[in-house]
Amino acid sequence: MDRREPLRVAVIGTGRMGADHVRRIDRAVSGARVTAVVDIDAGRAEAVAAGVDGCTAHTDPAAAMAVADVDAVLIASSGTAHEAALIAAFEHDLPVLCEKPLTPDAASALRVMEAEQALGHRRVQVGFMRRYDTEYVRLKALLETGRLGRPLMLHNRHRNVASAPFFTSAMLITDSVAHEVDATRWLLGHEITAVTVLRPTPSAGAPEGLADPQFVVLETDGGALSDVEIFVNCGFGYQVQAEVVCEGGTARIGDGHALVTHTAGHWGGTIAQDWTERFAQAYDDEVQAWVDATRRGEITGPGTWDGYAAAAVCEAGVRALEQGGRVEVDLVEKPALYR
Ligand code: ISE
Repeated sequence: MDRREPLRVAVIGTGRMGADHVRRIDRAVSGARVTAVVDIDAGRAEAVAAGVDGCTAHTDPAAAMAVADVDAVLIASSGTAHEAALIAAFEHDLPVLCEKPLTPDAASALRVMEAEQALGHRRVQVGFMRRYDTEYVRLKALLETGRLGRPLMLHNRHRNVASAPFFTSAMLITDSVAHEVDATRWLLGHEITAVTVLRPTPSAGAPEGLADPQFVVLETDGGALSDVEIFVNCGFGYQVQAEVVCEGGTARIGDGHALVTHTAGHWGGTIAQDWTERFAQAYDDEVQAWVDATRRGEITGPGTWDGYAAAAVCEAGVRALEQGGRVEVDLVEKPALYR
């Protein structure tokens, strides 16, 4: 598909991320328009569709994909609904940008990977948006020059102001640390082989029963260690920081020093309050890259293999959280389509 016309996109799920992506495609991204939105809540779908010229509202993803004016699909529904939507997109051979997680567990991610292989070509970009964040992109480029030497350790901090009411202790891994799982694999170019999860006494600021914060240690097949402090009720801001320690030096991102003020005996800056603010540029660039690649007839960025690998590592992480100790990651051999 090498097309001059704007890409006609169906957005599945019009919750927080889906509605933000509809706005993004409508106002920030070039070369695409939203022609259909889908939500199990018909009223919500209709309200979002009403704000976009020529957009129809649906409650069934397969019905939206069957209409003639859809060329591509953006899936932003809850993770448990992704598998069915992905399979429906494959049935129509439509390119997909699927928000993370690809699916909630390794078995369902494997089924999606098998269905894509049966198509014979890649169709999916997974929404690991940090790969499009300017600071992460710079860090990756620096590591690729080899100037710092071999990476030994990656230290990550991931803090949210407050968790959603439905958040469980396992979701700190599957919903939040999933980003560091992908960032570790991408920055270092290694697969993750084992996970250990340690937990301090929970913060008094965390809801009753939630194991928050957690300290996660990822081991890689390249002999590196990546640790993640995940703290989803830190109360003060949305912070994502990473420091790579290499044989010849270190590199660090995420300190938020873009604007520093000095006034009245204090110096400092502001801290973002959520991911749509901290990663706004990354989301814009991610969706633009997807639209551009799709119009050229290409699939770029993190794919189904990356979504599967993240799901397998998170599954091991949840086991490590629940049973304690070190849990090895069980990955199938990488299929030829993804090599
Ligand atoms: C959320 O789903 C995200 O993807 C955010 O980036 C992350 O910071 C948050 O912890 C998750 O719940």
